Amino acid sequence: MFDKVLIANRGEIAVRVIRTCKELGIATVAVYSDLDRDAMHVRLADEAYSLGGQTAAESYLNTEAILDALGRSGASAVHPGYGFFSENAAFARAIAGAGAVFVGPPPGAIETMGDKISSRLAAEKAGVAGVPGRSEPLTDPSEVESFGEEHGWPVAIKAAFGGGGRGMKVVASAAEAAEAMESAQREAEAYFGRPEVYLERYLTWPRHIEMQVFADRHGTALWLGERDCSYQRRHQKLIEESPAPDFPDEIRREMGDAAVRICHACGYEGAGTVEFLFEEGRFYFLEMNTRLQVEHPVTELVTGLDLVALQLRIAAGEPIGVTQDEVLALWRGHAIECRVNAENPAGGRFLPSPGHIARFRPPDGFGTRTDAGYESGDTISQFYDNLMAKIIVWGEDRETARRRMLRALDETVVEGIATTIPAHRAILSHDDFVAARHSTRWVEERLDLSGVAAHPIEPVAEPDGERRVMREVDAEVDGRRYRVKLWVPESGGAANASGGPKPARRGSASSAAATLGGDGKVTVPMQGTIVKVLVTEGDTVEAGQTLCVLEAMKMENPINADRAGVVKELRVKPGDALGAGDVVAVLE
Ligand code: MV4
Repeated sequence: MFDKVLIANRGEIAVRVIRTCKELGIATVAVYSDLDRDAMHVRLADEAYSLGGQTAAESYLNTEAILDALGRSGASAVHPGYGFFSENAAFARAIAGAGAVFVGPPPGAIETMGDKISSRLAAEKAGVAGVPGRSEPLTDPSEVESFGEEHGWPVAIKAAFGGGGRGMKVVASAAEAAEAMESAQREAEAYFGRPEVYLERYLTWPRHIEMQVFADRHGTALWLGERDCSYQRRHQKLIEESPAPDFPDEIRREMGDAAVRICHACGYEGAGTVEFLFEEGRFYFLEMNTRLQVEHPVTELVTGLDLVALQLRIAAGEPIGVTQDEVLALWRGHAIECRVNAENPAGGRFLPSPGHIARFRPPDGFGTRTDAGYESGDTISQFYDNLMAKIIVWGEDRETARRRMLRALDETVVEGIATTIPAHRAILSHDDFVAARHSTRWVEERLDLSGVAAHPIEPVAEPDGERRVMREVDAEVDGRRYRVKLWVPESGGAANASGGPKPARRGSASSAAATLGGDGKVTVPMQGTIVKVLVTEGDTVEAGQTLCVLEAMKMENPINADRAGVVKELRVKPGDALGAGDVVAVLE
């Protein structure tokens, strides 16, 4: 086993990996950007090295700086976590070139699965059906037409080097084919630097079910059970659970066998996830993620296995050490995970809400686990993913786990930033969740978040000009305890009545979608890439209308007009890279 591991990541996943390393007696090396110099993962690691920089590109995506930290620390392995370099074959090769072990699959397997056409071919070779489609690049819109006529509409055009749903176009009829193909190619080029696209039949009400797999160097590959990840919006998952509800055991075994055959077909090693769409009792291969996933803890809770420990053992050349039958016998109960992101779900908008966490009290109790990357007093930066913590619960059955999660969410206290917790409450309390009547489109089409106001409520200006914030304090009336909401001056004073910390000022983050000054300029609140422009110069727009979409840290953020007007100037096009405060349009 390794004596020292460098964790090339930040936030909750870096913390997660550090914890297992400590339990295995492995020394841990953190790396950090300037903004993260006092981050939780840095505080927990045995050693830490600065990468410099603020943005991910300047820090966690700086191969030279990471190789330098690797050399100076003398670590013998690098765990990439998820995101960043976790599915980057060139990075995996660079680590090997520096004489260390990349904790992940061989670079060749990363490449096979990174190209969605070659991954479809690998699945076909393993006898696993993908969604009916064509495993070759699209060259002419007439191919879309003939495919649609043969297999039926709608048809999906997908980026070959994409994934996660970005750049996917749904085409309803032959008339839309040419334009959709062009725009899919343009977006694929803007997102992924490669314009190739391919075709699949579009499934209209599927569930997203993925299978956890592990393979070792000695020819053993196992499946560890599935996760239903259908509750998501804009391709960002909100809730995951295992086992998938209303999912026949026979299909589970078939899906597990299929996932294992795909591992063998591509020379896989380490942790992987094979994604499927499941509709009307049939499952179809979608893509394979060649990393540990955010939602891996639900599998840990139902199997009792530490997946990070398994990754490290496999990377060190050891055999998996359990058999498929043993894994099946380990399976017990039901687990649910809720992703607590710093986002305001009010009105279903999920606007980023970075900022200072005035207070964070995670839930506790039987069957309750919190994997957090932050503690009270830490700051969530606009430059990185805004996942603050994951709450994961286990129960002997789904209903027990569901009620336990609702209890855990009630117990969680977060002050200073808005979080997705109100959305989780709404989903878990919904009849459709209880009955497992869901699909990948359920959150966006059926969930009503119009009544949801995420705490803290935005500061409001009083007639005297003083901004006030909502503050909850505990009060006793005739010996009975009440939680009381007070609107107090933001500057302090009675804000501290409870003796607690002051709520943080949230500044411009409170209107994260866009800010509009007196000059009519609409700006973006964070750095990112424009992926879609929905208006042209001269258009009349309403207050709240989306002008364009900014992709930042895997999130698609609508940039909205916050008043009505005419688009006088449009300053962006798809593919433009913007910094915080850059102007996208001028309204008059
Ligand atoms: C699809 C699909 C329907 N039909 N492909 C989006 C994520 C990426 N992994 C593939 N995605 C989809 N591909 C066909 N042929 C629907 C989705 C999809 C989706 C899939 C998984 C999880 C959430 C999703 C949300 C919207 C669309």
